Amino acid sequence: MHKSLLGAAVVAAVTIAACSGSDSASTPQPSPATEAAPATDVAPVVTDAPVAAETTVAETTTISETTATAETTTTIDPDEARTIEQINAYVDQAAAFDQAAADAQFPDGLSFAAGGAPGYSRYVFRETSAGVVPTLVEGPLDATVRCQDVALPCSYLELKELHESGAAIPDELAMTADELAELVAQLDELSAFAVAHADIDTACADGFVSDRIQTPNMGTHLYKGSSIANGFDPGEPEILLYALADDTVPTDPLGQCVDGSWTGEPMQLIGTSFIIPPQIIGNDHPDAFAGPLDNWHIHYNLCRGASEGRDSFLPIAECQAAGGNFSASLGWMIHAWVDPAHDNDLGVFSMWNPTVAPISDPSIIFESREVRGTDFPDGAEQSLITDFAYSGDLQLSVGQSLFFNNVDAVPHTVSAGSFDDPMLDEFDSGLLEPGSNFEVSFDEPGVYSLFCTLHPDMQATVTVE
Ligand SMILES: [Cu+2]
Repeated sequence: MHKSLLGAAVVAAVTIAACSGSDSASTPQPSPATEAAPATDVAPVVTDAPVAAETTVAETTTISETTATAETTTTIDPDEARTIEQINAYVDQAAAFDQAAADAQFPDGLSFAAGGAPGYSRYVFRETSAGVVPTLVEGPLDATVRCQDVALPCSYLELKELHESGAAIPDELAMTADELAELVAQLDELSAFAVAHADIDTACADGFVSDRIQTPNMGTHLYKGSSIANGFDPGEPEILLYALADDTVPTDPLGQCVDGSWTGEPMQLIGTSFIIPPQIIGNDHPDAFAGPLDNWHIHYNLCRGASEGRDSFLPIAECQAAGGNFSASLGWMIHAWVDPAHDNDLGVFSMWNPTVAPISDPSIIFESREVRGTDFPDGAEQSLITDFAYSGDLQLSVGQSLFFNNVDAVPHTVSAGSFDDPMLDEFDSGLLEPGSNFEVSFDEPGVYSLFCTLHPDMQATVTVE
């Protein structure tokens, strides 16, 4: 029973239980709900059995009992009818999902379980000696456009070129030409500020302060306290990002600014970052850069600079004992990779930059950032559902578990078949709200199709050998 341990959100837990029946429903076997109405061949047209959002297992059973006595003469294929009703119910549930309520500082009703992937997940949780704690929430409030696809023109220079060419904006970017023009103007202003601080001594002289921590694929943050009070201004970012000039990952704390000069190993500018604390913005998501690409995040339970000069996630007492700086919560933050020498294929607002040490193939960063609990079964696979797609290889051995973790900002389902040929009796996650997990495994080799009942374009196949 790994689902409850791994499920990062349980806003949907009851719904999942009701819709998927139990763990056994996650293998392609008849679900318990189906078994409750065992006479499948006389199963009724379930015209009145939408599974409401607050449906419980008990109510599902009641519905099954009720429908078992319904009319038995029908010309509609009962399997098909039940499937259509179920899909309609998911659409209703998804429409009722209150994203704003789920997002204000930290959502009510989440049960904490390790999982997610910083940079890709709405909610990320990690294990500490004191239990599992939330460590990251990502925005924006509306549909997420993370634009972390190397094939899309999402880097600073690509966006700039797209704007200047006047070419059609890819649908995936979900922005108008006016929004793109405004965004590029903001990024140009920001880039000019960054490039003017290419020499880290300039930043030191300008009042920036080093936190001495260089994070892999992210760099080190130099903060300017006086800019934090100003709120959002693309001409005056609160943070400049640097990394060791030799493209290595440091093993000790970095140098610092002393009397307006850098004391430490040579550094190179790599980008910028912003922070808007709650005192400035309250609990709202920032609406800062034009268009929908700026994906802000908040860190929780962060221990900065302990022992090895790295970020970690420790209970406050352990953090302080290790010489770290504990933050229960930081403000909304975002990176903006506007240094032309470190243009980011994963997008101008990506959490990670593959051109920053350790210099990486963009395609491997996703997996390297996955967070898994110690309860994650040995040998199990994970597929993050992100940007309206089921990611990963989706290749399994017979009996191997695959966990789908919804890290999008909206509910999805993992349902057998396709929109034109649904087979929800085989397996079906029910409504999978942001942060929730669903486990499947297969008893027979084969190629299994699955889709999202809410977004018919979301399709994938699992190959079982
Ligand atoms: Cu979906």
